[in-house]
Amino acid sequence: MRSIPLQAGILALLQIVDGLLPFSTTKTRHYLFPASPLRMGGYDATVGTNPSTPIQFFTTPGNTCPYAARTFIVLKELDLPFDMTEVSGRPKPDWYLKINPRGKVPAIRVPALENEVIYESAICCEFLCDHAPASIGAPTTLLPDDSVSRARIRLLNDHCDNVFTKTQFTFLMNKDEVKDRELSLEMENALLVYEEALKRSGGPFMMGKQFTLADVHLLPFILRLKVSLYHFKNYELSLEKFPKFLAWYDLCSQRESVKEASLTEEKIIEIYEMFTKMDYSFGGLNRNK
Ligand SMILES: N[C@@H](CCC(=O)N[C@@H](CS)C(=O)NCC(=O)O)C(=O)O
Repeated sequence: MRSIPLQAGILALLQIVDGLLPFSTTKTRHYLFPASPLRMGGYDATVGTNPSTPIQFFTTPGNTCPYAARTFIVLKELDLPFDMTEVSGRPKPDWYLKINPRGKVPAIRVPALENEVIYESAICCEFLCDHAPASIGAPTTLLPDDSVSRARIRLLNDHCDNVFTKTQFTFLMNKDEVKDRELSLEMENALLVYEEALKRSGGPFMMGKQFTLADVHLLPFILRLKVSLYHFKNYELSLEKFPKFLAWYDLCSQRESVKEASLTEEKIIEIYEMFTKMDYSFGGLNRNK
């Protein structure tokens, strides 16, 4: 079963209701995918698991975290049934620190594997790709078997986390207009690695014909980049410099998994408004390092 509009509707409704709640203490809510009204909210993830839940996915309220969005996209692409627990608060509450001592989302917990917990988005995504065929015979894979492809995917993803995202946030957060051009060029240089990867693979995806973890890893950040840099810096990636990359982004954005992991432009602006107003350096909001 792929996308289920009803689930998205229920999710949206619950988020609206949640937004109206007058308190901001730790919230834990559960959504079951595929949806089952009988099981929704049937247990408390702060104290334990439900053995009938195949995978528990921990994320931010509204699934706004771009790292968690990667894991969400993989769960959807592989058609894995899961439930979703939203964890709020900074630093994270004690019950969550027992699940992920780093206090970050995403994390996943697998009741059928003696409540094994996995965290760090890249490791969650790889685990799901390895685990899915064995557990429920997932129809597709996002992580090819051959060692060269796997190494290339990991190198692209390492570049995303250790080079690209930092340049994106440094440009977005810069308050000295004189430096904007230089910082945008640094970000573009980091992004050219992906334009090159698409040329090398022949596209339309990073690794060629197959949508893989290399695409998943980057997508949530490009969505946020496009909206936030246009809004705050009046900046757009140029078609001349990034023809393949922009075509890649348009194609990926049409996938149901990616649409479901997306945020509205208003939500993205609201989130980054908060960042731009504070003296923020990359990774600076993480209190549980
Ligand atoms: N390297 C981590 C980064 C995850 C991360 O930074 N998540 C943020 C939310 S977007 C978080 O949970 N921060 C902890 C906090 O805000 O207290 C990963 O890839 O999973």
